[in-house]
Amino acid sequence: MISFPHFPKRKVHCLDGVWDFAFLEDVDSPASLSPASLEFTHRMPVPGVFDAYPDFAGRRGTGVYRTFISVAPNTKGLLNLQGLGMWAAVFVDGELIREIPLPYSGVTVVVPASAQARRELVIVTDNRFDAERVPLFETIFDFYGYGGVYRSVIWHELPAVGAIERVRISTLDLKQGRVRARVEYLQEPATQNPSFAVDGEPVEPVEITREGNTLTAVLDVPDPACWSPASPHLHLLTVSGGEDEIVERFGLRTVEAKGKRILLNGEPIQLLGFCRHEAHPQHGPALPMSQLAQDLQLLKAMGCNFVRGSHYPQDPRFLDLCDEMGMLVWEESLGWGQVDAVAHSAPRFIDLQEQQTRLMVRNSYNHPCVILWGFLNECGSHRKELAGLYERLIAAIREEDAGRLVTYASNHPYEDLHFSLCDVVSINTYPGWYAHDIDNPNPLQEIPREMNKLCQSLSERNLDDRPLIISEIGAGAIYGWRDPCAFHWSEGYQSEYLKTVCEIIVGSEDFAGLALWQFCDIRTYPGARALTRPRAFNNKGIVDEYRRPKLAFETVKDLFTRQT
Ligand code: ADA
Repeated sequence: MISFPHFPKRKVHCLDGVWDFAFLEDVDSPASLSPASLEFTHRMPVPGVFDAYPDFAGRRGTGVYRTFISVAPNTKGLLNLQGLGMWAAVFVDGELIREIPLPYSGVTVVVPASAQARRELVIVTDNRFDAERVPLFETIFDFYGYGGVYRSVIWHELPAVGAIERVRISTLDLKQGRVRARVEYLQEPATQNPSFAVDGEPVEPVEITREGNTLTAVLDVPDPACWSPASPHLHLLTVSGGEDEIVERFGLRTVEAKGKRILLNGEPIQLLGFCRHEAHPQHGPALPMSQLAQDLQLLKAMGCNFVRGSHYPQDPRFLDLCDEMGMLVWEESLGWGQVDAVAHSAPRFIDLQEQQTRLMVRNSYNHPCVILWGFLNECGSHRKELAGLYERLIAAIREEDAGRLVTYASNHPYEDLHFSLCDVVSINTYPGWYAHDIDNPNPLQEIPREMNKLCQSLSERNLDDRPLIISEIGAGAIYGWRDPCAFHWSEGYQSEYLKTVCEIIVGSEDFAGLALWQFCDIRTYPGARALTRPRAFNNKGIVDEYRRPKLAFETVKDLFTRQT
């Protein structure tokens, strides 16, 4: 399915379908493979991850996908790869066009024209851990690293001149419905005079400026209506000129931090929801549209207004749905507890962090649902030597987008060094699960104690001048394990745990938001790392991996719906 933006004047080929497939073990350098020498023995769906399918379940190696496409000869192409993993390389007509060491990132690649109408597209993917090849994904991550084409692949036939890369739309004045539209051309200076229309009605810009390949127009939306979770009104902007046209969807809304509150369209809102992985045992991270919609319906049914997209850039179709269904989103770039890679100032790691973070902001800029940008989940924010990376990523985000709040999830709340750089302080904490005192027979007592201690510590460090989000908190429960003692791993313990958390946080002025860990159970570590993860799953979902609700579902629903 093609998510926004749309390009009505271009021939656009959605290549989702079933492709030829080959699996190879022990390839030294997958980027040096010659696609012509391969024997394609299988057929595989795209999007899809080969290691979630029966023939290759749990295997690690190189998965090669091939398809053919008919395009107009002598036409440049633009490939839009919306998410791959863990590493990938793109070959067109046998030539290596681009390596992609950015798992989950939406990447576009310009493809040189050819006299041939029939083009061969090969995507080599690899799911082996390799600090050189794919430093952004490590064995320590508490979610399974899959191999394959996670999301849609789309080929655009580009116009000879005036190809538009994107338009970034931001709200300048909510009441008046005034927006700024920054039109970015792909390869040439912005000398064009495009025309603008909103919701099909032609609009004359109030102002136009040009700089390099960018044209910026200020526009007044006719019949403006604000976007909010209660009323997710969306507008369509069309920019057309010469041979190209872009149609982008946007919402009129503002978000800001004022004291301890987050204000949406000028009104305080408490964010209540879950951290969510894009995960399913049979699809890995390549979720079908029906699953995305079902997940959102379940979240809505619990009264959530908020999802933390942990821990990577989100599927654009999911963000389209969040726009339509009024779900607020924290989107973050890929990172999980990597302290060493950063501490050793691995330059490639740092460059890739910045690249993927910038790409995320550019790709999701026009989704009104996204209100928070995050990065580097639990990545040693208490370590002095990492300061440079935190500063660099925050600066990169603010340079790309000054209109949203910036945060990161810290698991070192008492020693964190970079909270003051962010608009929002976000803390991951598991009192009463990963207990301070493992002999305490009433571990739930630790929850109120820890919440008080956190608030006090932030206030002593003058960090209570900004919003605080509890960005993770939760307990594991094995679906169906109901037991009168309601100890750890039972549905009963999880339900009491989340009740205790919600009773403290929901409606409290001290907390601007809560993202419970987590929406659904997810596959995690292979091997002995899974010893604290029964079934090799992270079982803290409020629904299991097949979305069957646990006892806590009704508990949280009851507490959230009183509020939202
Ligand atoms: C961390 C991490 C999550 C998950 C969680 C847990 O806070 O950010 O991804 O691993 O712990 O379940 O322990």
